[in-house]
Amino acid sequence: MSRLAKEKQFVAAFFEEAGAEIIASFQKNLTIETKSDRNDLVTNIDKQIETLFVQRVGEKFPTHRIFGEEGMAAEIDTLDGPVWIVDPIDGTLNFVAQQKNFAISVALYVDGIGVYGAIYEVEKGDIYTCEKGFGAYLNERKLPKVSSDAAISDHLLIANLSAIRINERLFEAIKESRGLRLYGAASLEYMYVATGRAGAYMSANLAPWDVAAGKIIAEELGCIVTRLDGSQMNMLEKGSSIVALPHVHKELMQNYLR
Ligand code: 2AM
Ligand code: CA
Repeated sequence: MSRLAKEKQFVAAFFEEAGAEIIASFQKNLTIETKSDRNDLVTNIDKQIETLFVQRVGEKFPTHRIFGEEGMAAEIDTLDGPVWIVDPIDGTLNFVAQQKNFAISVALYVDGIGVYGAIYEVEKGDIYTCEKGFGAYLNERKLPKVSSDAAISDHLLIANLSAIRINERLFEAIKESRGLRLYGAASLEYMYVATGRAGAYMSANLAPWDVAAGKIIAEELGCIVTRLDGSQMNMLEKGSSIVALPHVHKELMQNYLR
């Protein structure tokens, strides 16, 4: 039996409220600031959505902690107890430049284990959800587990340039594959792999909030999620990331990444 009815209802209500604010923002001027580099952006909407999340969690789950990209919640250094990991807008550059290919990503970890993940692709109205152990859904539809045992040569790969730069052999893997794709929002790139539309997604430097929900959903559907060196990810540290179909993960590790 699902134990997280209240949490699921909470996330659904938050997505409805946050989605409406984001759609309304398309008609308004954005305030855009840069962070670590000129393509690492934050807008007033990112901050507004994270603030809304912090406020709503405070109302419903006052003892839960929150770890978010824009620092509207306290910094955390342990994952003890229930911790919400939120990216109010994943793919901020796409949000600004395209008004699509961005998402809200919300995950609940308890003592470091991901128990619930949800990703809302606002522009499409698509919501991916998963309570660990109870299947993953796209809107109302239960998603099938990934099943392909085809080699890299039969799959598209998604990789950002930083991943290719630090692993030059990835260039050979991409040439071997059916081609390279890149969307610019890690949570959605995780969903491309989890729904079998690509064999793997690789990035050199992601933060916990970029992958926290995607990892829960992708693993539930049978994907393998690790750092690029094959080690386990930890939701307190930034670092590289690969999500892949099991067969493709094995082939990339054996022939191209290690
Ligand atoms: P963000 O839009 O929430 O910042 C783009 O390749 C993907 O990498 C996005 O999911 C983006 O998340 C993430 N990312 C992580 N660190 C980044 C950085 N320093 N600059 C740009 N994108 C970053
Ligand atoms: Ca973000």
